[in-house]
This record gives sequence, structure tokens and C-alpha cells, in this order.
Amino acid sequence: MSAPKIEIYTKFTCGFCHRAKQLLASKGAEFTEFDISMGGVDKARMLERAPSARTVPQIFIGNLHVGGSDDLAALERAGKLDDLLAG
Ligand SMILES: N[C@@H](CCC(=O)N[C@@H](CS)C(=O)NCC(=O)O)C(=O)O
Repeated sequence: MSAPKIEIYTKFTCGFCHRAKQLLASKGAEFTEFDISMGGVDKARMLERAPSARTVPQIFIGNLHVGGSDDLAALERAGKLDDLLAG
């Protein structure tokens, strides 16, 4: 199975975003980042995909909405992240 597409919506000055990207990078996972600091169509798209989102980052692995940085870290602690990233 091929690795799922990983997408992360971020803001420029966001420490939680940095932390999430570091965790993904430490796994060798490639991801697409959408910086929504200035709003725009990418922010609208994020809210379409995750209507209840109030913070960044918002992380998607394939069609799965993981949530934020804490949610990503929780998956890692539970030993589930590697399998999710592998697809
Ligand atoms: N528990 C969340 C916390 C995320 C968070 O507080 N993000 C801040 C920026 S670092 C945020 O989005 N604040 C509201 C805003 O910037 O509109 C997570 O782990 O992702």
C-alpha cells in the first residue's frame, strides 16, 4: 500500500505547528503544508474539512482528520502513528 497524503494547515508563528511538523519529519514523512496565517482559500478549505477547528495545526493523514499537534503526539504515544503513516 502506498503512503497516504499528509496535509497540515499552519500559521507562521505557531509553536504547536512547529512541534507537529517536527514529529512528522522525525518519521521521515513527507507532508504538504498550507500556511493560513493570512486566511484565504486554504483556510476556507481547512474549515470545510474540519468545521469545528478553532486552532492550528490541523492535520490530515489521507482522509483521516487527526486534529492538532497533541492529537498527533497521542497517536505516537499509543504506537499508532507509524501504521497510519505507512497507509
Ligand atoms: N491543543 C492544540 C493547541 C493548538 C493551539 O493552541 N494553537 C494556537 C497557535 S500555536 C492557535 O491556533 N491559536 C488560535 C489562533 O491562532 O487562531 C494542538 O495540540 O494543536
